[in-house]
Amino acid sequence: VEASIPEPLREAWRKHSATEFTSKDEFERDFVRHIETTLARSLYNCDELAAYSGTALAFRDRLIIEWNRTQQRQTFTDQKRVYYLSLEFLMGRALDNAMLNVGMKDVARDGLADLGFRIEDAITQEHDAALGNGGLGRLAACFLDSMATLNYPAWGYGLRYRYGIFKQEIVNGYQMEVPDYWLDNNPWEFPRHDITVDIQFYGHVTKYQDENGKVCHSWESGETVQAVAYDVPIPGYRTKTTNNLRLWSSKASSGEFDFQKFNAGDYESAVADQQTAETISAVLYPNDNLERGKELRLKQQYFWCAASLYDIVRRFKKTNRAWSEFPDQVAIQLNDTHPTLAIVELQRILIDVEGLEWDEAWRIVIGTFGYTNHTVLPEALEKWSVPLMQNLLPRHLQIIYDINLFFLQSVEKRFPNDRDMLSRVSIIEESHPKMVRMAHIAIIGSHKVNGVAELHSDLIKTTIFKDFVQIYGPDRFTNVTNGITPRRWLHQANPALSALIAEKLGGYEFLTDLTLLDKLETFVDDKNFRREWSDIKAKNKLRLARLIKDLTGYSVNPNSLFDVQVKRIHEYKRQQLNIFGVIHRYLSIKAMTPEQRKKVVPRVSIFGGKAAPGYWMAKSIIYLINSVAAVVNKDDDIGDLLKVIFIEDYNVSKAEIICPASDISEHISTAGTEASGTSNMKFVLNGGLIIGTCDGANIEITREIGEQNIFLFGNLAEDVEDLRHRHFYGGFQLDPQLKRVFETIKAGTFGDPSSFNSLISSIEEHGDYYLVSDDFNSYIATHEMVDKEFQNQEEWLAKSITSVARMGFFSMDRVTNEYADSIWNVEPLDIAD
Ligand code: GPK
Repeated sequence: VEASIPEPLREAWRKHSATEFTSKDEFERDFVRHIETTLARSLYNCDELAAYSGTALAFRDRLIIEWNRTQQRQTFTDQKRVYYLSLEFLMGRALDNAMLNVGMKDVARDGLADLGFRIEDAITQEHDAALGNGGLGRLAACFLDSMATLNYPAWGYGLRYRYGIFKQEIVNGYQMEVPDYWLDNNPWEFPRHDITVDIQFYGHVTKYQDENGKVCHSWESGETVQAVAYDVPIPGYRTKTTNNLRLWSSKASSGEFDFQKFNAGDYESAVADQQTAETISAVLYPNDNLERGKELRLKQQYFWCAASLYDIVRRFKKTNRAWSEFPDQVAIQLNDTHPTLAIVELQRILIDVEGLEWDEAWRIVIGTFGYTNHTVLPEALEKWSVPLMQNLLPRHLQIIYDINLFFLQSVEKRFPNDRDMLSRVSIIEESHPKMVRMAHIAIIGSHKVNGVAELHSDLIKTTIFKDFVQIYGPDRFTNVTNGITPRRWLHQANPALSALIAEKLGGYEFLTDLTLLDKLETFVDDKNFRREWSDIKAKNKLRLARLIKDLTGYSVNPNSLFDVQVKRIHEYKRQQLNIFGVIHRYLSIKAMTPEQRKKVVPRVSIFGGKAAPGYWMAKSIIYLINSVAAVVNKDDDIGDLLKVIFIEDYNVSKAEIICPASDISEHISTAGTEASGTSNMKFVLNGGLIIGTCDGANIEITREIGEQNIFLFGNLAEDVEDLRHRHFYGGFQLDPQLKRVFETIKAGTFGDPSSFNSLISSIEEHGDYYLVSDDFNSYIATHEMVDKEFQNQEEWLAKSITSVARMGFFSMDRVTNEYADSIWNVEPLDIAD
């Protein structure tokens, strides 16, 4: 391709080719040019928002230049690429990340100062890109950062929601949801109006014979919606690689049909069609660990899978390779079962459009896909009703039935006469209506299935996917323990700690090789180092105290022990256990003599997180937290000994302030329910200790940092089933201290007790599924240990430093390399070479 362009033409292009700013002066030039021309503003009306935009646009220019180079290099090199399909990308803010990644933050700081702005004020103008719910979406964002940093040729594919996760407002203690319209002033996306795909829905399938007499299928006369690509550049940290996140937006197909309607004066119906089409990418479903089977969600899934696959296949076809080489060029990772239709769609393209034989096509499909499972909670496993699928995607349902037929035939051969096994593993659940089990398609159509922490990966093999291990053998199943990007979660969120570490280790190499942190252990006993370490924590706590004051009006004493639980509100994550523990603490302090009170470690219990709008139990947990806060925080008898804070609208940018500021954080899910957790890693990496159950990645964190450095409590996963059984058949014994807490709530101490009826009865009367009562005693006792150990600050600091030093394993770079080696079989491509 390159050679076909005549030299003079190339020369002209080269001469005028865009270049990156490399100095403060050039940054200022680009900034002012964008303010004056792109934004049509001037010195006289450049406010902080405009300063943010100008800075972002200057950096965007840089990213785009590198993005262009990266894409060209990746295309010419023509090696295998990874495609990460995720319905959620919880990106947070991009500007600070871009500045740190390209290494020009200081230049921008000085340049902005020359022009009359503080860089922090510009950075905080940016609206979070919150196209995700929680851990799963943030994991996808950490993946993008690592894949670019490690120079993997990788694309993310997602949906460009007009509304991301709702904004949470707390009104009279209740959660209210406000739409999050985030696209105004978003400089980070590039609309690609020339990159569009028509996506079909509904219609019917006709069978016909081709000229050779082969039976073929064609899917006809459905409704079509157009997918338009929006590209977001993803810079790697200190690398020339800038990868691409392609988000699809839906709009009405510019077909003749609409035009005719319009011409005939039927404006209303023409507009209605347009709105129906735009609805597909309008809003992110706000559920975490829960599926609700709504048709629009299925439409979103197919729309996004079909557009992405069309794009991937189109790119592959340009290489003129044989189809059999597709898995050598393309790895597609499914972030949970949400993109499972991509498996069916690829099979459809290969057999219906490209004319391959079934078996050859299916080999290609399996070679291409990997599936990551993120939960064992039954309510989160996706199932779609057969009638719904029949109506929306008639050809796909046929293909699903064929996949199932061939699969069940092969199972039947290996396990003759085991009808129960067949019905258990069938893609179709024989219920009314029948349901399509998406996880089964994902397993059958992938060469690797992975869980996200050791316990979780073991659990999927021994519980929900046990039969499939029998069928395929253990090799299809693997574990890749989650991680986090140290660029955002240490360097960006906690610049002071990052700088101190760099000073001790002689540079910032640890940001790209986190195992280097182990050298910190040699400084554990260094008194000066400990002081600096604790000063940084103190400053970070002050920063959080300011945020708390701004958001809630409450003043908290920054010398208190900051106890943090921030994550989606869910019964299995057990914020109720935490708030019951807080009430217990309140009652204990109230009962103390003044002498006893002197020994109490002052504590701030900090909560944050969103409840799915339809999840009543989660909403009443939020209401209880706020009700307890209202009583405790204004109880002068208690003063600073206890404060309860609910931080509204927890999101990525708030997490960046919260994670560096904890003394202790809570990761207290019922054992066996939290697949991994990733905020546990963020808190420890920032020098906070954690209290947690033996669940998810807590177990591996313990293995890495040592059990003397973590506060573990509660029942083990292996005992949970038995305990649940006993709750129903052996009589249920409420923990006496929890009983006292319930009595206090019922007495109206925190307002009308009827608001908390269902919360209490789920434990007292309905079997305490999440084992709150079983773990209560151990939880309380462990918190007493926390208090005790916190009083020995020197020991505490030693634990904090040692833990950070041993966190290298949890870098997302390790995770990405493991996927690359054991699932994708892709190599990095260094653009700088
Ligand atoms: C798992 F199934 C789901 C889901 O719907 N949303 C979600 O955020 C989380 N997750 C798990 O709950 C976490 O334990 C895990 O760390 C995270 O996915 C990333 O793997």
